Amino acid sequence: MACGTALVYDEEMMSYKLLWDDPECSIEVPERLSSSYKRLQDYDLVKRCIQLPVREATDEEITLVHSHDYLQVVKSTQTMNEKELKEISQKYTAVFYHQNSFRCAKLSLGGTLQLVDAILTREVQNGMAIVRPPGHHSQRNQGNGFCVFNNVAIAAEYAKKKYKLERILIVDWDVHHGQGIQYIFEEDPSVLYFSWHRYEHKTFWPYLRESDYDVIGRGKGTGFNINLPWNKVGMGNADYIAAFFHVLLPLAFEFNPELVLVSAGYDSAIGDPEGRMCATPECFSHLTNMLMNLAGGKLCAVLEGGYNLRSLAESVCMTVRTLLGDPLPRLTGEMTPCHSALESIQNVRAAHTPYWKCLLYNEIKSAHDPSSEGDSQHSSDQQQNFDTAMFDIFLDSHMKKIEFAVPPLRTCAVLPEGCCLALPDGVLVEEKTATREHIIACSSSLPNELLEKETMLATLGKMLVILNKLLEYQTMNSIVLSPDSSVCATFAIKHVLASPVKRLLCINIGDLGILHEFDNDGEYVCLNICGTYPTGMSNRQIYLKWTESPNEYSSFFYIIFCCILPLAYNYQPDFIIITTGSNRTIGDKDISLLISLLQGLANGRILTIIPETEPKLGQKLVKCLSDSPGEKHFGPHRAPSLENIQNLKEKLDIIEKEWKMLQCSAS
Ligand code: X5A
Ligand code: ZN
Repeated sequence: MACGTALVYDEEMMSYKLLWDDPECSIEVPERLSSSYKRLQDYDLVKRCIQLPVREATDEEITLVHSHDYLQVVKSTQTMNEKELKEISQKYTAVFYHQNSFRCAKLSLGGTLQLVDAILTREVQNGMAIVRPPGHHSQRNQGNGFCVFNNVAIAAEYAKKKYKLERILIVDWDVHHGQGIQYIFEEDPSVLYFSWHRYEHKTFWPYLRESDYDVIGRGKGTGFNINLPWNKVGMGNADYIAAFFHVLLPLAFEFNPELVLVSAGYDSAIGDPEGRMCATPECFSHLTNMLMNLAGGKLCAVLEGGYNLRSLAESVCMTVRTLLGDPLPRLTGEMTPCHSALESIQNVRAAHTPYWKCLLYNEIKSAHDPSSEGDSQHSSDQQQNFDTAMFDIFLDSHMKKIEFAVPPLRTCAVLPEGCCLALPDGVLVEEKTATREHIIACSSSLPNELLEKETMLATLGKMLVILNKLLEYQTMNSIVLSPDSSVCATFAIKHVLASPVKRLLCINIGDLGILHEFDNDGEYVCLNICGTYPTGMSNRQIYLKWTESPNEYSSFFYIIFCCILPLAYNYQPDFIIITTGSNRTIGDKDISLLISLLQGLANGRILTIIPETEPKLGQKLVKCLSDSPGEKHFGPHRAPSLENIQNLKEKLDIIEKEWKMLQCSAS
């Protein structure tokens, strides 16, 4: 079973630099690598990773994507003098060569391929390559935008050829359009390429018409190129997360990749002089976490851009920490995507509607005329002087506020007498129990006769111990197998609401009789997913009807991304309770996927309550909660039924006004 996170780094890739004066290229400095690595060491992340040595890529590997002529040109730079290097650099756009460029580019690519090998031979689960030169701008016949060889594109070709992969997802979260990758896979349906990029209606580098949302691939590759252009600077956490929920993730889950490659550029993070965006480092934890639920968790992140050394380093650390399975820091800031972001999201969804089943029901509303658009709520002004020092001060205080606490325990379980689940590492079966008096004192909301059953009392007693562990963050998450999950849930909700927890999110799956009568007067948000539901509904007591036919591929990912996660990210809970009852209409795998994604919220603080008659479900969920390697196989999926969509749309219309993350269009 694959486990562990690999790290590829070698300081030799710092041995080239810009030799002459060129303001456009001066930001791509060797210190980008050392400062990232140093920060990884500061956070003790290096020693938790499996170090992989770099190697030189071979000519054969380089020419998987590049022409022999271009390879010869790069080879020839090894022996050039400064004048010749400058001349050859000027033949291309925004790129510079040094005597060591060829060697470093071979190590950068070779390191990337080492990581791909380690992941696809199951030596490790995932990993990151901290390499330079970057790759995503380079093309068959030319270097471009600081890039010499296209590391990620070659990695995809390599994986296709060596491991016979048929579906690879490339996620390019660098702030620039990886046009090099787009050109290489334009006609290739086996590689789904997603890139968001600063575009500003074609006034930002590389100023290409083909970076716009309506360029979607050609021939057999039509629909497999996804461009999300940002037409304003200042895009932040809410915009990035919304782009994932409403564009990338539904398509990626439908695509069902066997490997995820990330063109991990951090010039899309706050403080970057190129990107001028506002996403904070934690945002990359969340992006990473969501992608880890694809391809059985086989994720390979490869450094591209990132020019604010501080922001770059913190964001790299967030990515690696998440790959290692640590709880995610909470996202800060208003969770409202801006108008311009919603316009872009709407446009790219409309452009892809004919090619993706999950967009089939996308009601295409006419895009706003960009010239008539109102003021963006983002205040960043690109004309102003860009003061990197100011962002250093921001990041200093921002990073201090982030809690990196890892609880001593990952998962606590309450199991019925004689129940034997195969428990993965990191799971503790709770044996302690609260006193009868204590339980009764905490259960004023429950009818007395419920407490008369000895097994119920035993379960509540242990659950009370676990609840307190969760509240004190002694354990990250927990699972309770209960004789009556609705009684347990009611008890738990009361207990959590009496604690300092401010925002509780409850998700109920199936019928939970007593809970429906338990009135929620807006103290918490409660989402019910069932086959039938009562008529009353508010912004905080939400009923969604969703049914899956058993023994078939599921379409539950659809409602997860268009509704459940946007709502949950909008709310930013600090505690989550998930309860399953009888007559549930969604399967074990779907609940696993949901729990897996929700672990990105509330610092992973989740209490799961299921009926004790479902040990098989318990087995699956306990693995998922304890982050057992190799548990994240959720595909393939299928298109949602018209009936499900219609039911959902009706509900979404009601709550969209309150929950802004649900929006996927600007109208
Ligand atoms: C890898 C990367 C950016 C080139 C910008 C040129 N390249 N203006 O971020
Ligand atoms: Zn970039």
